[in-house]
Amino acid sequence: MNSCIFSLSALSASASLASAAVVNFSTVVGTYDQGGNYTVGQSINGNALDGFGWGVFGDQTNNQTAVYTASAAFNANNLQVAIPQFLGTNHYANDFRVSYTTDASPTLGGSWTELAPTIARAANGLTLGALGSNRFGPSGSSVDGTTNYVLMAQGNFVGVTGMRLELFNSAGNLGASANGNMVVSEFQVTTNAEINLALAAPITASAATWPGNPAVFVNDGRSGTFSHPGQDSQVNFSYTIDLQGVNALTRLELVDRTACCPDRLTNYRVEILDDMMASVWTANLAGTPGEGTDTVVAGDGVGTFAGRYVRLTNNSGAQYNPQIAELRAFGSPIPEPSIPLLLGLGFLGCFRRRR
Ligand SMILES: [Ca+2]
Ligand SMILES: [Ca+2]
Ligand SMILES: [Ca+2]
Repeated sequence: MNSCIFSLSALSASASLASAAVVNFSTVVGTYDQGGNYTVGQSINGNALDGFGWGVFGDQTNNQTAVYTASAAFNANNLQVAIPQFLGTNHYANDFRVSYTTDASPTLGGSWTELAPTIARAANGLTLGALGSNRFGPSGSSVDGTTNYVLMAQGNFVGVTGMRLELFNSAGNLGASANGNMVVSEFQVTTNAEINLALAAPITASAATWPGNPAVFVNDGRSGTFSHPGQDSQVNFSYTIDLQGVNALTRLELVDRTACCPDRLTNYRVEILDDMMASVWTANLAGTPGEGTDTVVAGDGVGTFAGRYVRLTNNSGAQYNPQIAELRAFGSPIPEPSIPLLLGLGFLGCFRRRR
């Protein structure tokens, strides 16, 4: 598809939408409910961290489906589905697929279009691989028995009324836990500018992190998990997140560890790097004292606030720095450019960087 045409149609679609960036669901129905604290309704209670969710124990050897009905129909040109599975002990899905509908009333037997994501990720050490027919499954092992599946798709999504999550038993069980169970902590759909582009993206650290606090905890979607380097002076220790595409960024959010030592997220440098890993934007920041979230925007630094990689570096050399619970990046993918579109939108500098 011509990327220029794609982008213009997406822009015209976005102009007409009045949808929430975070999609709220009014109801969900599933083909099976474990019961207790593990009903399908627990996957839209707004809490991914309460230890509950949609469990399938008792019928975990058969395919299952859940249909989520949006509180209001929504439009999007970028769409993210995140499926945190934070219960622990490998309670995550072996094989799943996400679809969407524009039916007036979403039902199990309705008309569904399979989501065909361009990016598929799994947090905390797993890799999410394509299984064909828009199905995905994990490989590898989780650092702590949890994960967060993230699918990102671009398109012209208009009048979406519901989402469908299908679970398949191709491995004999729906889930990877010892008894074959799985628990969906939350089913989260986000559109356009409120998509956290960094969620579950590949991340590297420039040197060893503190044992038990791996780099992958920086963008797993849990504010309760964090990472920091060892106790020796760590001048220029850095974390680098690969957004897996070039994005025009609007803001970054750096979240402190809770209940300990927020001073460890001070005196840091944030950089945006292009797809050749050349730095294109830099900010040397003091950070805000005390616990909370530092929001970083283009005006806080120098350069072009667009690129593929986000890097956080220890500027002070203080031990345990930088310590961070979550690094989030918000913005929009930059489609492969064409010259007329770039000139029209004033992105010529971006085009030059991308050759
Ligand atoms: Ca929940
Ligand atoms: Ca975390
Ligand atoms: Ca702080």
